[in-house]
Amino acid sequence: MKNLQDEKQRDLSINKSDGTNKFLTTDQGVRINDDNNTLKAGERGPSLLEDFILREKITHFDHERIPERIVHARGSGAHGFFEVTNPIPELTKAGFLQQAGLKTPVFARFSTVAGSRGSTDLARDVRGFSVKFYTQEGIYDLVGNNIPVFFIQDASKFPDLIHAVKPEPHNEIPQAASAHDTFWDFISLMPESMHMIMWVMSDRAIPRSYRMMEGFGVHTFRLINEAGESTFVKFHWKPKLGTHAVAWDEAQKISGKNPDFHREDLWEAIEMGNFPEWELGVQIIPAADENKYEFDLLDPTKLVPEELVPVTIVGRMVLNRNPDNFFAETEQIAFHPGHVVPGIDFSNDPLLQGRLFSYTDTQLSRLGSPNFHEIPINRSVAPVHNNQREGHMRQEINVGRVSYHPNSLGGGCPYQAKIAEGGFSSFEERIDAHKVRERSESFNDHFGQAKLFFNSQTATEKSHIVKALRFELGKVETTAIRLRMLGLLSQVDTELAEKVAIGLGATVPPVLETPLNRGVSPETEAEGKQEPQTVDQSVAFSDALTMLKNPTNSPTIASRKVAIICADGVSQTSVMNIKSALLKQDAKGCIIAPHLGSVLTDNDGAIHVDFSFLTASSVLFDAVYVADGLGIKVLIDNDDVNEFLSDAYKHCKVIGADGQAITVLNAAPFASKITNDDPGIILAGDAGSDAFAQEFITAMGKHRIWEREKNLYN
Ligand code: HDD
Repeated sequence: MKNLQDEKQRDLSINKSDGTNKFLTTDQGVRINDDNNTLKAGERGPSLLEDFILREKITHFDHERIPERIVHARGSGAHGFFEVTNPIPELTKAGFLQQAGLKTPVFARFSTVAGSRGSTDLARDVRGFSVKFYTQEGIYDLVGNNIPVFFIQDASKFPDLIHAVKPEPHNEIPQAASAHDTFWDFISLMPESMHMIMWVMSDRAIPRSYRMMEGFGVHTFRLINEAGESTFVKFHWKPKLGTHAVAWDEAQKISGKNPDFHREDLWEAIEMGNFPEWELGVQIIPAADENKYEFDLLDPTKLVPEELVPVTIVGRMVLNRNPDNFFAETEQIAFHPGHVVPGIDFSNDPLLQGRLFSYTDTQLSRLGSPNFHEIPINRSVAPVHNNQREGHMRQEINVGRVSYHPNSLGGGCPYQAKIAEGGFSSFEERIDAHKVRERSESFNDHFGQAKLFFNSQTATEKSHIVKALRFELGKVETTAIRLRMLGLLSQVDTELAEKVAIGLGATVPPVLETPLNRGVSPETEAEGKQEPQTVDQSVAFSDALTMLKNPTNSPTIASRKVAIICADGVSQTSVMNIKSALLKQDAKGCIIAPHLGSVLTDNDGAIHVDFSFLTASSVLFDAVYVADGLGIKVLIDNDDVNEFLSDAYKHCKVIGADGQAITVLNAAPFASKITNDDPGIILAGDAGSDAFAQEFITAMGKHRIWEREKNLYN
């Protein structure tokens, strides 16, 4: 296998177009002399139908939009590569996993699920995590999420789930939010969703950055080796920057201040050379262990605890290039869990099986033609030859008279590949079964892993889950739905349910209400076959499930942004000192002052201002530093500064001040609440010291000082 790292860029370059130093032309290549005036009968007369330049321009404009994705409409993507670090040829024959150092081009797209294309990045929602590998054996898509389980067990419930979470159909409210009656009505009748609900109500659903999320293939897939043997596999992406979240109040404020927060963060990080990176890990489950666990490997509402099956790292993905054109690349990219290469195969997970139908079907309506594979971003770098022909917008000019197989007129070409020549063959699983519309009883545990997840969380994380549920259910207007949810929550953890109930001013119902129209058939209901159960888990706690104790989190501050608050007369030494200390850690200090332009320094110099208080907000930064200097007096008890600092304090961020700047902090509304042992308040009497900068950076490495907030589990 040869390194294909740049192959996709070469392939895309065929389609790139750059108007620099070129004439303006029509789509037919005719040079345009006047692009500002329609052809008219006289200067003040009516426009003429004959104006082909106007007609072409307006017609193209009228058709510029394509339907947005029915789910995951809001997203951002980037190019990069996947590099094998630990090949697994004994497990899979997939070429792109065979050789250490082998690089394969990729395009990754991250997304929210429920919101429209123009909605906020910071919705409480699952994030999509899709990667297209342009391998030498064809396209492989790993279309996952930042949460390792899903709401439902069977694909037939997907349209119901999405109808429930999308804005309500009568008034199209609310946008990009699950906090409304229809979503919780559905969930309250679908106990199988409780594990996923724990994840979605946790801070996983409000990531600090796409670059700080884990990714999961969710389903159990199969790896197939040269001998045709199969092992089960779960895919994991582990971010190099650790897994981090923002506070919920912060998320809501970011949505107003900068709804493109994640999009911009990804874009800027790549432009600045802080290339986002993840490790790809696999959990390998031998075929013989298929029925070994208390959960079913085919049930997408279950994960395999890392304590039972550790994650083995096989490679890394680096995103190092922003798209040239959002529409052409990020919008038109078409993922499909059914795009697999030899060596990777499906399991019988009924959610995955349904997905295998849905994705091609949706591209037909979204991209408009079965030729969507010819769109440059979707085009395989492995040669494509077959007898598929014609259709809307066909690009390829197939030569010759033969478009069928078998043929003799074309010498039998294109010819089938033997398995030894890389021909795809499905795993020969033996199936001997009745045709039934039923769910396996091994899928009945709806609460066991919800408990595992909840019990594994730290007190801070549990507190955030309670607050999230109070918020979400607090927005629900129908009391019966709130009560049903409290009943379900009590099956996960009674204390959790009680704490949520306090916020709702309600009482937890004594038993789980299982209403008649729960998501099962009438016969199943009558036979009591699919009763939600709690199965004890062999693993009681798992640190991999928390964000705060996650063993893979490193204390790096690389690519983080710090607000440096200044005013005229600021100490140049202080500002330069912290800026250069941050830069050494690959972090960035941004100057924020009462006005744009520049601030004068104490030694008659000037520092460029990046943002004024009007164009910046605390929620867009990871930490705040107030710089020493003569100008401090305009910052003391200044409403803008107070709001800035109060938000930073409330959102548990590191706040630093040295020299005279400490007086700004002392005048802030929260000053009386600051405790001596707060590890996130960094003060130094001497301005501009290296020791101060180091202490500030070390504190930032904790990401947030969560112990500052009121914790419902202390
Ligand atoms: Fe899906 C898009 C992930 C279940 C049907 N899905 C989509 C995307 C992601 C996922 C990340 C966005 C791809 C992109 O960036 O273009 N979906 C998942 C995961 C699931 C899942 C991890 C469960 C484990 N999805 C699922 C089911 C169905 C679909 C059960 C239908 C039966 N998903 C779709 C879709 C989308 C889609 C309608 C919309 C746009 C697209 O496919 O290309 O076909």
